[in-house]
Amino acid sequence: MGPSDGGLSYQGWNIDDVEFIGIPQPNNGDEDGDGDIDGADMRVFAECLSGPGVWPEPPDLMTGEDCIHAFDLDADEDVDLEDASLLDLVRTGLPAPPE
Ligand SMILES: [Ca+2]
Ligand SMILES: [Ca+2]
Ligand SMILES: [Ca+2]
Repeated sequence: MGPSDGGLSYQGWNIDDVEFIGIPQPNNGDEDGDGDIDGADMRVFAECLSGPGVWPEPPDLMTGEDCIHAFDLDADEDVDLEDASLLDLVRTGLPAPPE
């Protein structure tokens, strides 16, 4: 508890020093944010797919950052087959089938 920034004093708590901290949503493969991972998201994923350690360069209006934000599920700054299998896990809720 401390003095109010407005120079007024009240008994009790001053709530003028509150900070809001944004926590980014984890990358979850739902590129269009409609709450599912369906064909629309998978089409974008295919455009973002780059390869291990390769920054995505999608051809359309998206940027590599957009791809990373939506599809880098293992957070190693690429969109590769590891992310694809994690996406499959998220999408189906079941382990990916053996290859
Ligand atoms: Ca979606
Ligand atoms: Ca990777
Ligand atoms: Ca990745």
